[in-house]
Amino acid sequence: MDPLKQQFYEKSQILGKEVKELLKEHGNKKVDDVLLDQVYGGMRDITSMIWEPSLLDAEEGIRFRGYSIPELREKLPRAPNGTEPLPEGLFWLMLVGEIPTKEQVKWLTENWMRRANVPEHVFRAIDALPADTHPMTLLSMGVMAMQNTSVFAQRYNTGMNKGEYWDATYEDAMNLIARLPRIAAYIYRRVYFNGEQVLPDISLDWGANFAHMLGFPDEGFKEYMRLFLTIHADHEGGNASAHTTHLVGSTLSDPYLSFSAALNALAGPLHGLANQEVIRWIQKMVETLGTTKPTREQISEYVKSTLASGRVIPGYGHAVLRKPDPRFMAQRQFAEDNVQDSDLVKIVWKIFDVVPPILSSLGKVKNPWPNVDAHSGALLIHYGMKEYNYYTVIFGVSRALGVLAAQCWSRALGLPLERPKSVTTEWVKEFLAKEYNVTPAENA
Ligand code: HAX
Repeated sequence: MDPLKQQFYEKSQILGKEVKELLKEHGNKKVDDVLLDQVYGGMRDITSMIWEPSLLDAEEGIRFRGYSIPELREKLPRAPNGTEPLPEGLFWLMLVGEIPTKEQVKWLTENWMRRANVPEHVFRAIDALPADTHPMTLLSMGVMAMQNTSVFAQRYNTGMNKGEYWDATYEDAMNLIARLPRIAAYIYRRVYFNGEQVLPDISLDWGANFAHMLGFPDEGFKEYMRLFLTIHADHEGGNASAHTTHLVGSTLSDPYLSFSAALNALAGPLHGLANQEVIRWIQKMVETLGTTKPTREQISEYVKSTLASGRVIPGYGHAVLRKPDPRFMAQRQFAEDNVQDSDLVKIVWKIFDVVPPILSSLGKVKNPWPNVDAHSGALLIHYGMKEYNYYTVIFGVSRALGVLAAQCWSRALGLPLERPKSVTTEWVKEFLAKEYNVTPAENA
């Protein structure tokens, strides 16, 4: 058994026993109350799911196995002469709960490199789609096209014992993560560079090799890619892409099917697609105002006109966070340290000054602060990646790390089919009449 798998197996045996005991003793204890507002309101804040790799606090932001983003930037192993964490290290941490050594990360980089071969038919499946297909659709299709190689599906078909689900899931997760940058880079080069591909460089780490295959040999871009791939990896289990992975996976769909579904959730503008929407919106603003150096007053007017036209300000707001997103702040810090004289980065910072008071003044927006997607596009453009329709694909590559680590845990803990209860509005009315003796006014 490989060293990461061995560690995961040992940890999951221990936690599995603990959970069994915990549920035997305390399974009937109440952890939450649910309001009608939450039933209609997208299930916000209802504690109803287990997700081991990370936990989100509304004020503090994400913690991966207890470590905040600033702590991870300090503690996770880096590339030689690098300043940002290697995403391989974060995957190790999310899977087994321990910060890996440099040697362990090196082992993981090499292991993924060995698993990175993408079957030829996957490229042909991508090629078969029209040139104007959105890159996220191509990525989702590319992942689906690999499903015929699923170790989980093959072993299930030959009568796999339940006790081995975690093992087959681990193999699929490792293979899928290893292959994903190659598929994502293939899509970028096919859509924007007439299919002129850059072949992998096996001497590079996972993030740097992705940057290389995209066609960006610049060291600065590689460092940003490592940071990007680390901070977008996970945001606890309730966000749409993570929850989709969990829901689809709970039917024992294999990691290819579950992760492809997750990508379809990530491709929505209220979720991951917001990173492309931010740049699209800023470019429109620059065009409308006729300047690449707008004043705060000009930005303010533009923000108000966007709101007046019934649209959201992309990159702002969050379903859980109530403070500026530490993933935004990490990218801002990176830009302060590495980027001089980018008009676009300066606009992003001015928007940060201007938007929160305007959103707060609406009186309904629960979080007026920037989220992860408010900054990434400006940095990608700084390094030369202008094709904003592609940005969510990079988010997708990163998201695989968290959601697939979580799927290994779901299988190891034997988490069951997910099946929450839904009701009709008629049911709600009857419930209110019976339990609270009230009759909601019709057409009030
Ligand atoms: N601009 C304008 N209005 C906003 C807003 C924004 N950025 N954020 C929230 N609101 C509005 C909502 O649309 C809602 O209005 P209605 O009552 O008229 O429907 C109201 O404020 C209350 O919403 P909320 O409770 O504060 O926020 P939600 O939990 O419902 O939604 C969203 C959270 C992220 C979807 C929301 O803030 C939004 O649409 N933001 C812009 C899109 C975006 O940046 N998405 C990326 C989020 C992070 C992420 O997943 N990244 O991948």
